[in-house]
Amino acid sequence: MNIKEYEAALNEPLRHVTLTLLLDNNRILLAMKKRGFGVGKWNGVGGKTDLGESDLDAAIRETEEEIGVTPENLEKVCVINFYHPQNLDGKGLNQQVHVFIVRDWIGDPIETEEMKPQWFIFDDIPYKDMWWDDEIWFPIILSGSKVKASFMFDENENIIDQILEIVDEV
Ligand code: 8OG
Repeated sequence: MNIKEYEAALNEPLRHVTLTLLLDNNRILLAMKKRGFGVGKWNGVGGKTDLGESDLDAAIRETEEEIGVTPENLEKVCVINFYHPQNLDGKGLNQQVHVFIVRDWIGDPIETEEMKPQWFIFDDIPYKDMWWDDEIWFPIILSGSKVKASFMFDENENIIDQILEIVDEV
């Protein structure tokens, strides 16, 4: 099954999840996920948008909870649909990730029970210890473009289909 066929068969809206990336000149803050979905991978910070909450508010809340800083002037740069149909008992593994970049924040990043943050220069992003799709879209957004994309994974988290477009607004 490819993405188009799978989307046509879906009958529920995707769960919204946020991902926030702090940037400081040519450095990006990633955090090691210590538990849950994506454990052992470097990633931005984020999590599920609550019922009735905006994605923007969820991104701010999750960043405060996971690394102890309050982001300001968030810019949405990416919306990505992630499909994990092989794992379908259905729930939980299809999600729409709303990605924000941030250059202003209050506080210093701290390690929490969920995340261990670390700065990386753009040329040294540890893609081999990240989600496979990140190597595809991170360079595009770090060069200043915005992206709409969909990725479909097999049961081993390999990408089996993808659609990506560069857009003016997400
Ligand atoms: O609440 P939870 O920790 O399960 O949220 C999952 C986080 O992982 C959320 O910030 C969104 C993010 N995420 C995915 N899939 C991918 C992906 O393929 N690449 C990246 N960089 N982040 C992802 O759910």
